[in-house]
Formats: sequence, structure tokens, C-alpha cells
Amino acid sequence: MNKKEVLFREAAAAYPFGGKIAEIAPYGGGHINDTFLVTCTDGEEYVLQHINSYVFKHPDEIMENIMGVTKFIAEKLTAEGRDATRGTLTICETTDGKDFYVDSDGEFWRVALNILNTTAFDYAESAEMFKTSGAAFGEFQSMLADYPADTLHETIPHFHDTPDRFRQLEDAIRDNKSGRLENVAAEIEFARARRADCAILMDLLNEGKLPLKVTHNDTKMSNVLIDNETGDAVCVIDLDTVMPGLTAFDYGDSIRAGATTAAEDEVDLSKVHFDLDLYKAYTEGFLGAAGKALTETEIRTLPVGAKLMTLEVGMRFLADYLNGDVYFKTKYPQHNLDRARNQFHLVKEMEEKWDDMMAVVEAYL
Ligand code: GN1
Ligand code: MG
Repeated sequence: MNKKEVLFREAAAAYPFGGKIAEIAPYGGGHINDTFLVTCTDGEEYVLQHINSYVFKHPDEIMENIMGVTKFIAEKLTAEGRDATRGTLTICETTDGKDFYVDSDGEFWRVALNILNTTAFDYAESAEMFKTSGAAFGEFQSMLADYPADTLHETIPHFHDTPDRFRQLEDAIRDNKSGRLENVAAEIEFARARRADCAILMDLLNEGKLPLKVTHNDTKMSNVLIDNETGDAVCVIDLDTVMPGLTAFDYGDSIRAGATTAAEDEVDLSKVHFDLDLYKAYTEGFLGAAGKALTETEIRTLPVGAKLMTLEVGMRFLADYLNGDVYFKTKYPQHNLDRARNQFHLVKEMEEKWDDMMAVVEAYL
């Protein structure tokens, strides 16, 4: 057994199902945490996750957020006669009654019930499916509208503070820890040309023109479980970054990840296009579920959210490439750079289709 295996077996053994494990296998495609599916001899399934402690400095605070949010949602679902064990994550307790396990290396692990007969799709298989994810994230935000936001820990400070992400990119350029700076002149120029844009949302927030909400902040398609039989959205998952934020963050991150014709790391940019039909479909789902509660400024700045979330994650990939791939998991040396180029390409296409994007949201005013 390698070290990793020793530790995931140690973590799994800390749970009540520890004595009846049939198999532990890698699960899902996240860039940050390590995820495993635990199958038991009696057919029960659990999702075991190692929380990345480089990315999340206070895993205990994450778990406090997640316990609070999932219990809050569960109560609402139960009151509506819905099945809370499918509609939200259920975090399992260790044998000694804790919400997480700390292994012999001091690393944090958690377990959730696996929600059966559902699929996490990396990319929507149809516009209809993408719309369904929009409705799920819109509903998620509505359900948390009266959550006591001041009790939430900021699990990653300044997570979607785009000007701060720009500054972090400038730091990475200055430090050039990986010695790769000479490869990225065009990408740096691309980001710097959009420096002023970075501040649009944060300025409106600081001026009191956009309200702070409780948001998910990582709203990709794969973070909504889809029912295998009905095609309905069952549950929003990956709650590590649930924090106070702007509606435009959630809307925008879904668009950047999903309103595209190719994977986030597709290197052949002739295959990568911002897809206006997918954009329309998502907008219909999201605003159908969350729209009534939104102000005119919130609705008008949704396209800005789409562009800035795309630019921002592109800058994050680029900064990580320059820092030597310390944050995102990578499969090959240029992976982060390829992701950055892909996201910047989408930004450019959004700029070209800007009037159409605005027209789509303005129809909801
Ligand atoms: C990370 O771990 P994953 O794949 O859910 C990242 C997101 C990025 C995304 C890019 C905590 O999400 O912000 O948008 O990669 N999560 C964190 O695919 O940084
Ligand atoms: Mg995530």
C-alpha cells in the first residue's frame, strides 16, 4: 500500500461502516480535493473526501459551514415534504460522533451519503440539462436567501474578488517561481488589457449597488446531481465554497464552465466556442428559479459575472502555471497554461457576443 492508500483506509476505518468495506475507488473529477467512493458489502455507498489543506487553510471551518447549510436546507425540504437525504448532502459522523476525521498526518477527511441513481455530468448533454442545472443553482440561492450569512466562515478569503486575483497574477509574474514566464507573454497581455474590467462587480458591491447573498461560488455542471431516470436536478454538491457572494458569481461560474462547446482544457481552440444557445438555456433556468428576488442591477450585471468568472479562473490557471502548479491538480506540465488559454479564448468570444448576452438577460427585466 502506498501512503495515500494507508491514509484513506485509515480514514474509512474511522466510520461506522469501517468494518464492512468492499471497495474504495477514486471518484469524480475535482481539481482540488481527493474523492473516493466507498462501497460496502451490504451495498451501501459513501463518498469519502480528503480536504486539500493547501487550498483550505481551516477545514474545520468548512465543515462548520457545510453542517449549518445542509441542516438549514434539510429542514426546508422536510417541511415541504421532500426527501432531504436526496435534496441535500448528508454528512456522516465518525464512530466517535465527529463530523470529520483527522488522520495521523493531521489531514482532514469527511464522508457523505452517496446519493444513488444520480449522475454528475462534467458537461451538460443538452441545453435542457444545462437549464436544469441553472434552475438548481437558482433554487439553491433562493433557499439560502434567509440563511444567517454572518455565521459563515470565509473559507477562501477574496475567492471571487477579481481585482485581488489580478493582483495575485501580478505577484506570480513578478516571482516567476517556475521560470516559465517567457512562455506566457501573450496571456499576460490579454489579462492586463482587461485590468479595469476586473473591478466592475466589486466596485458595485462596495458602492452598495449590488447586494451580498449566500452563494455557492463553484457552480459547474458537475456540482449538480442529475436523476438517472427523470433527468431532474436532485442535489447541489461541493459546498466547500458556500460563502457570502454575488448572484453574478454563481451565474457567471456556471456560464464559464458550461456555455462552451469544449472541455475546460481543450487545447484545439478552434473547437472552443462560447455557445449562446446554452447561455440562453441556463439563463432561463437560473432566472426562472431566482429571478424574482433579483434587482435590476443584479440582472443587468449577470453577463459581467459570466465574463469576469471566466477571466478570473483563466488568471488563476495562469498564475498557478507561473507558481509551479501548486494549487490545481494537473495531468501534464502545461495543463494550467492550456486551461488559461481556453478560458481567455471564451472571454474573447463573450466580448464579441456582448450585445447578444445583454439582450438575453434584459428580456427578464
Ligand atoms: C476548482 O475542485 P473543483 O474542480 O470543484 C476550483 C474552482 C474552479 C475550478 C475550475 C476551491 O473546483 O474555483 O473554478 O476548479 N475550486 C477551488 O475547474 O478553488
Ligand atoms: Mg469545487
